[in-house]
Amino acid sequence: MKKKTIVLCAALLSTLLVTASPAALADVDNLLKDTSFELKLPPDQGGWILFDESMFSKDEAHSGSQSMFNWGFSRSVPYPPYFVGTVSGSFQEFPADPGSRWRMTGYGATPTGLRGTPAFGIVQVSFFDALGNDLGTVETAGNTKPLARTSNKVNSQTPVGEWIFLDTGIATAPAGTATIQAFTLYVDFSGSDISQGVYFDDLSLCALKDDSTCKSI
Ligand SMILES: [Ca+2]
Repeated sequence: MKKKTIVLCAALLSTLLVTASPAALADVDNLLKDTSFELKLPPDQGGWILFDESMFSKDEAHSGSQSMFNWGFSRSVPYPPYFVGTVSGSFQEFPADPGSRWRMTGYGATPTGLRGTPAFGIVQVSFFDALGNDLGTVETAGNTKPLARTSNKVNSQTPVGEWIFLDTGIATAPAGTATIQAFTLYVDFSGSDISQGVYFDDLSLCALKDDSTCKSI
């Protein structure tokens, strides 16, 4: 009996230690699944939904051995606007209430250097109503401003091979919000006539609490 008690205590202590570890605390408010793209979790299990030229990749990684690669081929054409653009990416969707505040972060890199402009990689949050209409954010909605809240960019000025911290800052859901979508995106309207893109890894989407903190960031 005594031995059994000791074993139980050891198991309990082990559980407490795991619960209190920094790693466990770090992920507590990150809603995204497969944040480091190591699991290749399918969409029906809450994983990333890929569109256009997007793929899990083992070529680059900020942590682990895999990342998300969004890429495209923007070609030049002999008529206005003289290019054909491309937008590729991945996203996950979650329920969201009007007035809720969000922040998305991650890391982006390009191993070869992006050519031309505009050609860039970002993370982005977008809010939608129950009918799927894109509402923008309280900070950005309006006729003269982009609908989405976007991060700083990986572009032709980004040092080759360096992982850049991407951050949307805080975005507030407007009236009527039902869902939020969190994206990795590669946008290329450069007409550079080459295949190029951006790798993403270690993403976080946090719903801010009253103290405006995100433990996952
Ligand atoms: Ca990874």
